[in-house]
Amino acid sequence: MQALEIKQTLNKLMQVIEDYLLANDHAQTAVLNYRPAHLLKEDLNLEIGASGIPLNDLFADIELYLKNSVRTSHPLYFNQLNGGLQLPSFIGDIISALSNTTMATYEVSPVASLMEKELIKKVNYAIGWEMGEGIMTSGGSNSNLQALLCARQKFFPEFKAEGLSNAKLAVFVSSQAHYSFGKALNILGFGTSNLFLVEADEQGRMIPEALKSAISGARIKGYLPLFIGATSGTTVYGAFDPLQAIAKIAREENLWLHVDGAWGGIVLFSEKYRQLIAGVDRADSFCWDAHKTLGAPLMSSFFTTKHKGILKDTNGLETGGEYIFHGYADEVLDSGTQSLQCGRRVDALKVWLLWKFYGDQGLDDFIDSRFALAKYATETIINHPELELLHQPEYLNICFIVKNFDTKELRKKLIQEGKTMVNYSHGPNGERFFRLVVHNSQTSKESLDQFFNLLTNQN
Ligand code: ABU
Repeated sequence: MQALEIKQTLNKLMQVIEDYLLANDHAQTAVLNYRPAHLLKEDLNLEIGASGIPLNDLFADIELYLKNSVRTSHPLYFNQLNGGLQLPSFIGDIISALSNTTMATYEVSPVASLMEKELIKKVNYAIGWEMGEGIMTSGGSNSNLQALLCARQKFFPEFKAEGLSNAKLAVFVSSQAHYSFGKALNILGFGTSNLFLVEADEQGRMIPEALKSAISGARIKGYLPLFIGATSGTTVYGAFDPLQAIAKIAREENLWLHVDGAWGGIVLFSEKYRQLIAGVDRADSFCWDAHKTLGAPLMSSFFTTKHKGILKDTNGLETGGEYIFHGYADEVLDSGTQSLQCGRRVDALKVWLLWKFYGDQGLDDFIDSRFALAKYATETIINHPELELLHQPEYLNICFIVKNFDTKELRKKLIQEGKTMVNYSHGPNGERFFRLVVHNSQTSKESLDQFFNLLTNQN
């Protein structure tokens, strides 16, 4: 490609990006332009022909892509635990694509390897694991899988070479834990039925006494209890499991304790809200997704552990990687031997840039600002005659209903209108409710007012 063509194309691209992001400020910009798949297919011209087309012509497809995608950076987007726009990390993601390297070895990703180590150190220091280690992963699910593998390695190192034998390894998480634990048990060959779902209280927190009896019950039935997965910030209720009590049980029973803080782990960096995660230092491993509450682009996921060396013991292989890992650098910087992946994209840059931009105090202030929004949303619901709060939020999840409306039907209508997007879940008896999450960095009190107006002006 000639220099002039590169220049013209990039100018055009910058214009597309600018128009897209600035449109979020226009009151009339929709969050989504919902089209059923059969109609969308007709609009998109998906077929790839035998002959190519000029790059310039692909901009029409890019415009169509953006027009028909959900605007997760919109202030009224609340559907998933990722969303919002953090410009420093958006830039970081573009620069990662520009240099397009892999994290496998220090020699191909020198700066990113050092940045990743710095970020891991910051997370571990915040926990109190000065001697710990960690790795960025492809998401919270992958971090939970990694935690299970580390636990297996610590207690049953022989399984790495020999396989599981007939061991019935038991894993304990609360009934509100993320479904990735079930997936991980499937992948690892532990068997999904070896996942014990421990009862949670009405706020969605694991009940320690129920955990204790689930472990003894499993032992009686011939299981080998291995792992407790506590959650700091459950996806639906935003509940924080009581880590001190759970850590005590983990120690008594000699089990690995992992804290899934993918969603709520950010409170680690908040002076005011850190107490929600008190006891995390007594765990063996921890994970946190900066693409969730902090709003960095997907994926920005951290797995950390206090057991130095365990990642290489768990993921490293004796042979096969010699052609990549030449040992030029300090071995610990060749993180490919510590990861489940071979090729691994640079996720560190976008998080490092964002954290550098904020500083520790700015990050703390950002967390405070999201809790303030959660309080505002909660009060609005309590004071609104047509809304009903289901329970007092512990975090940024606000579960509520719109009286006299079927939640599922109302959500469908909202999606068709395209002005906002919010998810719903259901309680133990199938009763549906909205799950509003207020982490989106673009959301303000005014956006929340608009959101509640949209929900309550439906007649
Ligand atoms: N681990 C992704 C969770 C997505 C969500 O609850 O919206």
